[in-house]
Amino acid sequence: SIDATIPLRSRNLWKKNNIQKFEEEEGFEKKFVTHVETSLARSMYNCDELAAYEATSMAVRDNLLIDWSATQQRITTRDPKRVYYLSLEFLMGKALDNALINMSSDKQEFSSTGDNTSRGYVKHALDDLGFNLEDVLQKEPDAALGNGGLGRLAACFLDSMATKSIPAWGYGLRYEYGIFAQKIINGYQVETPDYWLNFGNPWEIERNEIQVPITFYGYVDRNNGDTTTLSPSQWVGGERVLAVAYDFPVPGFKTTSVNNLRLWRAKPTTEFDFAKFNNGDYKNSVDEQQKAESITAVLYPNDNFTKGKELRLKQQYFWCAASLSDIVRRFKKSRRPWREFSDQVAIQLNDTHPTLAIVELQRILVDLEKLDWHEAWSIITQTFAYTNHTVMLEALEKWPIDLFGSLLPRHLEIIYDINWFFLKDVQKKFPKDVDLLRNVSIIEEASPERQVRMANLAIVGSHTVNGVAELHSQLIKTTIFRDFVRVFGEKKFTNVTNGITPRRWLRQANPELAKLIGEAIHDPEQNFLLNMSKLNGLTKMADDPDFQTKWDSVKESNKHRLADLIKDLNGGVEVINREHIRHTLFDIQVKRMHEYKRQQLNIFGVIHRYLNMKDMLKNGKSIEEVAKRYPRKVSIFGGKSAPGYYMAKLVIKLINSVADVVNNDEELQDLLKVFFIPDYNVSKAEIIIPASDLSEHISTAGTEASGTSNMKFVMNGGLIIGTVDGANVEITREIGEDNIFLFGNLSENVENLRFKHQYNETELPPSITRVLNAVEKFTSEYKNEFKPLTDSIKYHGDYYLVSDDFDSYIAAHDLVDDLYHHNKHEWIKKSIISVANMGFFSSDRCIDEYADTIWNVEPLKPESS
Ligand code: T68
Repeated sequence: SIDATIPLRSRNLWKKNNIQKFEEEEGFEKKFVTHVETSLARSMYNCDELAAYEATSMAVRDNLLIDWSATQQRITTRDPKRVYYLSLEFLMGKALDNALINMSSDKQEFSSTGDNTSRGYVKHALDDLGFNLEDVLQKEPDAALGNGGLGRLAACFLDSMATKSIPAWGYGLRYEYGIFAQKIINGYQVETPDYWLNFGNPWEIERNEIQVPITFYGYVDRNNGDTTTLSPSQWVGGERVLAVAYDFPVPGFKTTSVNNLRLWRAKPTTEFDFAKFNNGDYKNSVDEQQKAESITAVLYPNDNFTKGKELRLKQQYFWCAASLSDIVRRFKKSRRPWREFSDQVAIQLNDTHPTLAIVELQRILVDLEKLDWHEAWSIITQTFAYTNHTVMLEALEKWPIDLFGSLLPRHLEIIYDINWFFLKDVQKKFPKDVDLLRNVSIIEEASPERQVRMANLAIVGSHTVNGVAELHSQLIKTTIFRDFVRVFGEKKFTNVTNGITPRRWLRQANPELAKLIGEAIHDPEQNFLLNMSKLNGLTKMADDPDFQTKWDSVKESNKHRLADLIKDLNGGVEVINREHIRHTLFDIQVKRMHEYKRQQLNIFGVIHRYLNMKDMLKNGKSIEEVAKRYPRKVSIFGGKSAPGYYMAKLVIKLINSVADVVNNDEELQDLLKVFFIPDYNVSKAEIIIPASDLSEHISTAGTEASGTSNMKFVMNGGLIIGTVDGANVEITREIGEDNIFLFGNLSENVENLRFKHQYNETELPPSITRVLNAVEKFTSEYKNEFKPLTDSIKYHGDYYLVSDDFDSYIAAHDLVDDLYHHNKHEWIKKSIISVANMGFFSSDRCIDEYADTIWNVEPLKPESS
């Protein structure tokens, strides 16, 4: 036992001084004041909202760390198999509100605020101390260490793993700058840096005792050609930097399990270049060292796209090497033989970004631990599993050989050897199939340069490869990874449909709905948040007029919350007519800006609607008649474009230009409004999503691997319009096809349609031609500003099939209008039935599937729960 290492007298002293968690108001208040006075060196006379946020966070953190420590000690003592989730992105959002909701307390009675989580009494205490919790929460900057769905998925998984008491760690990078903040200036996206650590970060523990030296460049020493040793090759590094660990507690919901997220920061070593120093170049030798910090300076802002930049490869290796050294060190503490490694360790690769971990572990085992190559490789392939998030070719990572070999010379050799053994096996199984060999090879032999294909490496080094929704998992087997299915068989390729955490995306984002649901299904403690199949109980209320009214009132209140935000973002000027808000259709598309996600289709639909309304008026119809045909509607957009993505940026400008014209058209009398929400992020999503009546998930079929905001919207009582793509398919299966507005071509026809466009065999439908011709009316800057957008459809093959899906998109919207306008009861019924059937999309279900079918790990629950 670990106790035996400490003398009894000391042990007793530690135990006597065991710190206690606070469990109610008074205890919190004491901690709060202590932190204001001692940690912050302030007093009640100069405690502003920021200080209140910091003191609250530190008080809550104290509680979490007590549970964290107990959780980690339990794991060390019991030594179960652990999961390591490697992700370059963790899009965590704010921590305090979530911690207050998740933080367990033995005394969780209802406080006078009506809130049965710790959040209830903390709110009350802050009130008494002169602060408003909501305002205090606003002081926290988002931890925006991710681009979009992939990064947010990692954050949801951490929440579910902690909630399920799975012994799991996340490993990532502590970027100094997260995803840029988006400003809209004159309708254009402008990127500004997100220096989120400006006021320090109470949620991180800097672990200066954990510093891992990381090597780059250098050369391979061949041991003077002595091939009698098992590993004649050793990497002799050129440059060295240190990886410093920063730990973030990840609390589970209604449990004392607190997991760890470890993020690495790069810092210079204290060694410096004596050669330079001796040459009198002291300053340069220090400067060189300072460059180390640039490795973790900034998150790459591309979503579903990669470019082979050296700094990105450096980030990847730095992170993989530091994480593996940590994992291996922890494994070695248990003094087990290497062959037990995969009984103790499961490593999940979130996309190909961490694929170097495979190569690094092989290097550690062969070069440093002197294991036989094949023994080492069999450990690897029982340890790693890889999640793919896209079939789009421009997103598949490849590294030019020269760049790779100069930064990581020994790793390139190891990759060649992995490839050699792999291809030898393939050749044995499929003699003379040169095409197959070329396709599955980890090295692409194409001109102008050879490249390392990271997806191929990830597949070869993993025991399981999964897609993130059923359609996507099918598509990877039949398209990009088709040849690997021949080589490894079907069983290696599997599906785990994505999910979202209902704690953040229902309880935290939509407290009123969570409360209403809890009351309706006789679960006021909201245990359904841990077992979402309980939502089924809502089904029998779906027709109840009283319940429908309550349901709609929650929606209305959430719409006001969003209208407040929009007013705020619009410089205090109201955009949405409040008087009619209950019957104003909130139509929302928020996600990264990307051609494949087709925000252009949405805005073309808005233009179509606007033109129709204007035509009615021109043809002598009254505004009342227009209002009869078209329900009041506000079209809301939000999302960041990659800074270098010209077309996506142009769509942002078009949306804002259309908004300018439509919102200022007095003839329409507020029947149609358009708004682009700048700087879409996790905390804005928490306000936006609960307010939607309808949201748009309209990617070209076969392009969106899963989507996860679709799940968030439906779980919050919004209906969706969407293509037969990604998780829309399973959402339809779960909630029923009567409760979703599907449209558009199916993925199996996409190739054919693209082919036809290429050979000009398609004529655009008149509906879209009318819209495309009208687009320039919205130009505000210069003539032909939007021509690239319209030309891509008219003349450049319409790769995303906007024209092919346009009419069916409009027809689906006609159904939406009709139902919302003339049969609101039916609408609300669909909303309730949908929520009742969304249990499947809890990320708890995903984590169960990963744990059972991929990781083979079990929960390690705290004794008390
Ligand atoms: C998303 N991918 C998928 N990628 O697009 C989405 N890419 O369908 C899916 O639901 C989600 O992953 C979760 O599985 C991304 O978000 C990226 O952000 C990304 C980042 C770097 C490089 C490439």
